[in-house]
Amino acid sequence: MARFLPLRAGGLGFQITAAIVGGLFAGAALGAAPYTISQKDREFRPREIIIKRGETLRFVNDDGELLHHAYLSADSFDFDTGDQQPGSQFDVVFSVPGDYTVLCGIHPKMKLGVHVTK
Ligand SMILES: [Cu+2]
Repeated sequence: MARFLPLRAGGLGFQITAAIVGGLFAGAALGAAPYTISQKDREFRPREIIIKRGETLRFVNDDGELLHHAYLSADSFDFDTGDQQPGSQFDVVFSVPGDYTVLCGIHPKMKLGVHVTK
């Protein structure tokens, strides 16, 4: 049993180190790590999210064959991912505080509430 302990500890240490290094790299380059918004079965998942100003949402098309097209059109902030192929992703930095509803240009019932705090 004792022989396994150093191996397990070493493995865990590597994972922690990798997470820290990855976090630092992302922090230096892009700000905080993005929150993933999955688009699957004609829904955004999650349907609501609270983030801080300057944080990033990563829109991922997790549907096997469907296109998605997330967009937001508000007075203070807007974006448009364009048509997203299955498997593709698109990052959006929310730089303006507010309450927003993101829609899909292809599936009118898809809605995502984004609440951006200061
Ligand atoms: Cu869609």
